[in-house]
Parts: sequence; C-alpha cells; structure tokens
Amino acid sequence: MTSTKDSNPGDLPVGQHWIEKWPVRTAEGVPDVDTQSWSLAVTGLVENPLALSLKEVQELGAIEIVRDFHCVESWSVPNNRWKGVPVHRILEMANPTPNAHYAMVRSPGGYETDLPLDVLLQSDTILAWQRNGEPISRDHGYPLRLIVPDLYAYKSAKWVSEIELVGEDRPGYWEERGYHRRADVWSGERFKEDTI
Ligand SMILES: Nc1nc2c(c(=O)[nH]1)N[C@H]1C(S)=C(S)[C@@H](COP(=O)(O)O)O[C@H]1N2
Ligand SMILES: [Mo]
Repeated sequence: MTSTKDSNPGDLPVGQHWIEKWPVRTAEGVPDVDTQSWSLAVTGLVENPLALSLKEVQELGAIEIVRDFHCVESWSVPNNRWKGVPVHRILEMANPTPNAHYAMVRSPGGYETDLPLDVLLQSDTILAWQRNGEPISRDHGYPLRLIVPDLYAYKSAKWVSEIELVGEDRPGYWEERGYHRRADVWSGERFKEDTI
C-alpha cells in the first residue's frame, strides 16, 4: 500500500496537534544496548538471511529526510531531520522470496509491529540513528529505529533488531490491542474499526 497523500512537512493530519518537546513512549522498557555487538537480523522468507552489524548498516548509504512524526495519541512533532538507511537497501541484499508480502519488525524487549513489504520498500522508510544532526538517544531507539513517516508512530519501532519477512500478516504489539493494522495517518486509521 502507499499512503493516500503525499504529505509535506507542516501539514497537520486531522485529530493531531503540534508539540515542541519530543516525548518518549515505550511499552517494554529500554533495552541494554551494546552498539559494538548490536546486530540487525533479516530472517524468514528471504534468499539470503542477514545479520548486519550497526557499522555495516550505516555503510549502506545514509540519506536524510525531513518529516513530521505523528503518534496515534494525537501529538505530532514537526520537522525532524532523520538520517538513516532506506530499508529497501537492506531488503535488496536479503532478497525476499516471491511469497513474502509482510514483515514483522522486532525489538529485543518483545515489541513488534507488522508492515506490508511494499511500505518497507518505500524510499522514505528508513532505519535511522540520527535526528537533527544528533545521535538518537537510547530512550528514542538508538542505535536503529524505524521511521515510517506517513504511518502512526507505533509502526516506527525503536531498537530494531529483526525484520522477519512473512507471507501472511499477523498483528504486532499495538495492532493486537485494538490499533489499526495499516495506520495511515492521512486516512485517520487509528483503531481497528477505522476502516476506509
Ligand atoms: N520498541 C518499541 N518501539 C516503539 C514503541 C515501543 O513501545 N517500543 N512505541 C511506539 C509508539 S506508540 C510511538 S508513539 C513511538 C514513540 O517514539 P519515541 O518514544 O521516540 O517518541 O515509538 C513507537 N515505537
Ligand atoms: Mo504512539
């Protein structure tokens, strides 16, 4: 799926309000992160399963995107300049098999979120380690957090350690607790029943 809208920074989605200070929202507690031994695994329906170090990920060619960040609780943080690697670069190395249609993106503490493969392949879906020129803090997901700018932020998993390619969609942590499977900000897909 692609988003229903090409958003520009500064566009405020329905039901959202701007805030200045970036809050921390963590369901599972901040994991112990050793950046030396950190690895990102790409598993499941792929020709080449991967285990990449942080350095290997960072050397895949970082880009910067400036996008707003929208939590389903209604706050939006404007104008974040994220630096990271587009997830499609990593998936091209892993080479998903033709029956891979979704992915489960996981953090070590048990948080997970499900995303369609085509969302992960979008050019502005990135694994980020910097915001506004500074390393993202540990609370906010260092060393690698997903940024999917047009979806509510519960899709933007922090401390990403595994991307598992799967054939069938399964609900992640918040998706199991009543939140929308797709979570498109511009269609207001907050809760399971908010179908378009
Ligand atoms: N691992 C993990 N990732 C997560 C969450 C979480 O609890 N654990 N919360 C999600 C939600 S609901 C939001 S709003 C954003 C918040 O990111 P922040 O804490 O950097 O503001 O992270 C998302 N990613
Ligand atoms: Mo959130």
